[in-house]
Amino acid sequence: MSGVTGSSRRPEQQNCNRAEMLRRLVCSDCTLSFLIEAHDGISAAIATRAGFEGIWASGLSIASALGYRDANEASWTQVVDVVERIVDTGDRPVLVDGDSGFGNFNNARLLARKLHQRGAAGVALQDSRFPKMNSLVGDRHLLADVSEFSGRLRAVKDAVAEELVLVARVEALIANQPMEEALLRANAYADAGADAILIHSRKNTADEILSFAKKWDNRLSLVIVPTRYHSTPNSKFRDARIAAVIWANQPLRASIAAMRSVCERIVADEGVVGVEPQIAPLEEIFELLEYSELANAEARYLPGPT
Ligand code: SPV
Ligand code: MG
Repeated sequence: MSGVTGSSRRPEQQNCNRAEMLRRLVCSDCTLSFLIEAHDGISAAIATRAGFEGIWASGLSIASALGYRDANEASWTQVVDVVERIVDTGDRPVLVDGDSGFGNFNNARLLARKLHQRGAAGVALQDSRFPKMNSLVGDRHLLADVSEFSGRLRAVKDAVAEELVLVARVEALIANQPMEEALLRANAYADAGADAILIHSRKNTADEILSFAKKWDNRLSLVIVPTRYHSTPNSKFRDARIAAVIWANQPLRASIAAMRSVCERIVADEGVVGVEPQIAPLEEIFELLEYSELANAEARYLPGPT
């Protein structure tokens, strides 16, 4: 990993590069890119070590890790604080799930400015009404007015210009609206200055996403979140010239499964001997968070033992 963690990094000086790096991932219809979810510093470090080029600061995963529901229960400042840890520790461009912007145009542009200050590379804003409900939960998904949401996008663009990639997320298909409504909204958001469109679907197959992509005809790059239609081969996304796939929650779900199994085993055994071989050694934590960098810095900056 090229960077170092913690206070020795100054992300505000690297923001433009980060936005450029993210732009290359989500705004290119020539190569399919992959972003992975992170919800805290250590999940960002793991994603980076695994080789992902970009990180999705998932609203669902951040809220869940904090013990909140993905229904705007976590405040925007809580999200921004977690994003800072993801940025610092992950050392990859971070696209932040900004939900619907936590209010109107003013709240959205404030969020965007703060995310930029904390080193995020981009923000995705979805056209839901506040408070949102996670797109894969239930049937109550109310949409914002198209022109009001377009104003939110324009305000964000005016506030952060090219320094933060702006992804406009269309929730029309989640809200059971027809394809025409999804296309109308995507066109309006492209006109408002979005850099890419995230088209979301909760179907188990990619049919409606692929049909949208065909009709959209690549007016702007497309980003997708194949959580429900995860078995679709990537070749279909490449053929449809999708720019980026977001794997939005798999690391969080992996950690839940692992923690549950380990906790249950410890309760059953009344001890930890049985789980030791399955869990990460402490050395892995020290390595992920670069304790050796701190030891080197101590040698440089602290006086020797007296
Ligand atoms: C998230 O990861 O928070 C997302 C994707 O927005 S979804 O959970 O499908 O809404
Ligand atoms: Mg979300």
